[in-house]
Amino acid sequence: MTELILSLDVLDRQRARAIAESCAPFIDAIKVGYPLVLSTGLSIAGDLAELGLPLIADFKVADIPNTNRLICEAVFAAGFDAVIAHGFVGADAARTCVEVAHSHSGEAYIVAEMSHPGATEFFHGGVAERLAALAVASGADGIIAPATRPDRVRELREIVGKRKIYSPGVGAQGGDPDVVARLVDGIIVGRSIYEAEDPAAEAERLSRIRR
Ligand code: 3DU
Repeated sequence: MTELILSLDVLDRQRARAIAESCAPFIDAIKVGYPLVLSTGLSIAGDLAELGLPLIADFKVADIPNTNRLICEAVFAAGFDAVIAHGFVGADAARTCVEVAHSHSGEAYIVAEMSHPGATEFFHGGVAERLAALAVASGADGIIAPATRPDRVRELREIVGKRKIYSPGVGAQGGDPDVVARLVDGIIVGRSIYEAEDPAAEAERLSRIRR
């Protein structure tokens, strides 16, 4: 069944905890990025880990191998279960993230193509395909591909095969969950859930369209 991953991009610790707790019965993982970690500190991972759901660190790690290693070690030491990294920095840097993740029994995902309109400037023309291939060659657990462009997801699936595709861009960015959920292993949803009047009800609604 397609996973539902909550993107918890709120800035307040109490609000983050409350939303995560209310949505927990309907979601499969929580993705945390710079907005929440820069507002609350890495210790938010410990708070959220109490819910028993996998925690994904969306830090889009993109540095030299040694710095990537230091970042990823800190991510897993904080209690995260997976990390998202960029691949455009090259196979050596991406592979470092994968190696650190696997050494902690965690997972690493490589961004193949982003979901916003401007992503087409650099990711199209063969770059996303090369990043997907790099993810496979690096032993990554999967890629990030855009819910806003289902056709691109289909094309990238040809490259990554059975490796996982997690897909942001559902809802607020225009991606249709009914369409994308059939193509990917997990849909990543932020604002549609955490800005809803009743986040848990919205998470439950989205959890029903998974297949
Ligand atoms: O648009 P939403 O509010 O559902 O949030 C989407 C989340 O996924 C957000 O954290 C954003 O930084 C992340 N993301 C993308 O939206 C697109 C990508 O290509 C990669 C990550």
